Amino acid sequence: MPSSFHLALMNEVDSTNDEARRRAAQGAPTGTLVWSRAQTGARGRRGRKWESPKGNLYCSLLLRPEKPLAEVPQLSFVAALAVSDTVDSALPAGPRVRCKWPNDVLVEGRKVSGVLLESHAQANRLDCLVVGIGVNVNSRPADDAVDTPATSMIEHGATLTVERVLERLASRLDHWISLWKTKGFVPIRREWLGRAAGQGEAIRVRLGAETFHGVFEDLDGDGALVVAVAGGGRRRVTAGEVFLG
Ligand code: BT5
Repeated sequence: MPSSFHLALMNEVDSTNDEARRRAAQGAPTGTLVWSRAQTGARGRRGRKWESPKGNLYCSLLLRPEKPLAEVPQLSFVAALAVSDTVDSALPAGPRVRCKWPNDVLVEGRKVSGVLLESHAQANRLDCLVVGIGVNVNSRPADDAVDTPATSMIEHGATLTVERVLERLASRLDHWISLWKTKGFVPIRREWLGRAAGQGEAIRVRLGAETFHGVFEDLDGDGALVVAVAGGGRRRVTAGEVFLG
């Protein structure tokens, strides 16, 4: 583990994000990394379920960065870079690892990992952040159980244990978080765009009940997706679902 991280290993927990939050409330330091072998109530965004059987990686990093609340969403791109480095370095040359807005990592178009970023603020001041990461190392849900087709590292020839995946992930998180703290979002945005899935291509965006089509043009300086809307105009998307192809 990088020296700035403090590992807390559990056999089973409801959600490592919830556990990190509970530990934060009891004064756990920044850098606390909660890792559980399995989760019984893991969440994706908007309360969606994250399948968490034994054999995959589930962890949450507690941070207390000295950053304004508005910059918090940038951390999901920081985490996606660390995950994509980790997965990429474990695969034999060939399969393409890509980042999908806002928080997914894909191998050959299938989701291998998701990031759930939760911030806790008091009176508009950031109290703590929890960066939850799930990586399918040895298994993944069936296609009919998910919105986006899923995959696992082992399906693409990676033979790392979960422990080794965590070790690599922690070191890449340490790297990208340090860069973000010192240099801000500029280098993160550049790297993320270099690995982005679907830039310049047709996408569908779902915002609650509304759906629109367009072309994924750019990621702006705040982490919003810039979409050239079919039929004219441009929209900045700060929350929602993106479907490629
Ligand atoms: C995410 O949400 O992708 C964020 C997932 C974060 C999970 C981690 S695990 C450690 C920490 N503790 C938690 O409680 N959470 C975090 P979202 O973009 O909303 O995607 C959720 C959707 O992905 C679900 O609705 C399913 O369709 C699909 N899904 C569920 N489990 C999956 C899995 N293991 N692999 C791939 N897709 C999955």
